[in-house]
Amino acid sequence: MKKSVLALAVMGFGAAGIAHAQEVVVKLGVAAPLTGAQSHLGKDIENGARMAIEDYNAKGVTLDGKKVKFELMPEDDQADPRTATTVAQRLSDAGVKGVIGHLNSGASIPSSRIYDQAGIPMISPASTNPKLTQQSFKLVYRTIANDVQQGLAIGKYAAGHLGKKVAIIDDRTAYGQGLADEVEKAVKAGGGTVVGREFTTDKATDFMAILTKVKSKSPEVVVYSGMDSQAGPMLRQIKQLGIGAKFITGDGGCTAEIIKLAGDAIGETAYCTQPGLPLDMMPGGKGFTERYKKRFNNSEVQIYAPYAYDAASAIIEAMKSAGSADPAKYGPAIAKVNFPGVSGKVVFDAKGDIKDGAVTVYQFKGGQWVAQ
Ligand code: ABU
Repeated sequence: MKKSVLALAVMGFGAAGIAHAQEVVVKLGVAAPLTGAQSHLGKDIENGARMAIEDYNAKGVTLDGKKVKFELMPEDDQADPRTATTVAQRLSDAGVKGVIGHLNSGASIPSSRIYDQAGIPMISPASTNPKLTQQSFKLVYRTIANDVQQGLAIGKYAAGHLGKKVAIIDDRTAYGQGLADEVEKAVKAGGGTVVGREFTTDKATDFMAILTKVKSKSPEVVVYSGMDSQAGPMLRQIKQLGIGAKFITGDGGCTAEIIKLAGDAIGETAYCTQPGLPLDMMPGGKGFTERYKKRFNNSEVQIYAPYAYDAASAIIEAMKSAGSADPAKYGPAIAKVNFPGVSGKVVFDAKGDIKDGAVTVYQFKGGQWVAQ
């Protein structure tokens, strides 16, 4: 009796050992600002990607006859283009098989060249500057609508609903300036007038000089094209200067964080847009929010976690259909993925943009952003 128990135990251990030995670790990079003023958004991306790989690990993925364990390698690009390229090189040298990132268009665009040269697919869940996918890099994708769509939505909504005299301020980043240019085109196409274009930086906190110039133009609408870390303090200074214009900003400012930063300077004259559906209207939104909160210490989804989840899923789905984690083999399969993601159906167009990307306009009401 004792002998057979021992024999079973040895067999059991042996089987587990073999299974373990056959498990292959596949590393995926995630690159975003994980420190600094945009770290809440970077962490949102890391968390979304982590949830996806944990789900696939739990379900079990076998590639080329071997069980795969996905591991995430997070890198902090500090929202800085130069640091981002260093991070891209580090991820490439570490042998990651795909990258979810970056957050900032100004980081994604220069980094995409490095991933392209290394033959590593990258899928951004947040970078909305159209140039990212216009470079003809075969392995560069994004799971979120771009700023041609978002700029049109902001400009059209501003000129059509908020007022014809529009002042535009941007932060001179690839995202901020690119979106502002699209907004300007759409305001003019919608019969509005751009009464002023001013700019700041993505590090600034004092906007009094440019807002004083804006005030002198008596705009009915102020558009800010940049991130919440500037948009929040800007709203306070708009109030301080008594500028009675409506305010609208893009996804970089369409967050819960801007509400904290602006304090009592945000009211029902504030609007914002997000490329995508409201979280509770996303096909996988409701279950996602609950699982996200449970997994990450009650944290709220910011904006990009569903798109990061879908980006990681697109990489893994492509690996599954190619039966390989080798970027040379699975890379071409990304172009053909077609699956129900959290944010919607994940299918890419010929450039690498998500097909049928929606844009939602929100108004600040009752202490939160409400979809219009
Ligand atoms: N889409 C807004 C924030 C990220 C970017 O730079 O595109």
